[in-house]
Amino acid sequence: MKIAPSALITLLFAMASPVWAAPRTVIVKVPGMNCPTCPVTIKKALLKDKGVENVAVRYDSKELVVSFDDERTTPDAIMKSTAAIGFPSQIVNRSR
Ligand SMILES: [Cu+2]
Repeated sequence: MKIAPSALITLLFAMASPVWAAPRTVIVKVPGMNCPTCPVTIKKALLKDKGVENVAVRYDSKELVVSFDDERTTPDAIMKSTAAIGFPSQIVNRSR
């Protein structure tokens, strides 16, 4: 069986991850952010959610970089939270 070095590293990370589980980061695409106050509204709402630690706005690409404690929330919960205030979103990148 051949395993590419990068796959092996990913595997080692996956095995080791419970040791340092939190925090994690996801990039959330929010197509509905169409004026500069949208991200402010979303950021405020997300920061009230349990487990959300930081929200950085990339307005030009309509993305949020959300840091969260993966023992207290999940990327899916973050998506649902933005949708709940009128901004459906997608997770762009689930890795850290
Ligand atoms: Cu707006």
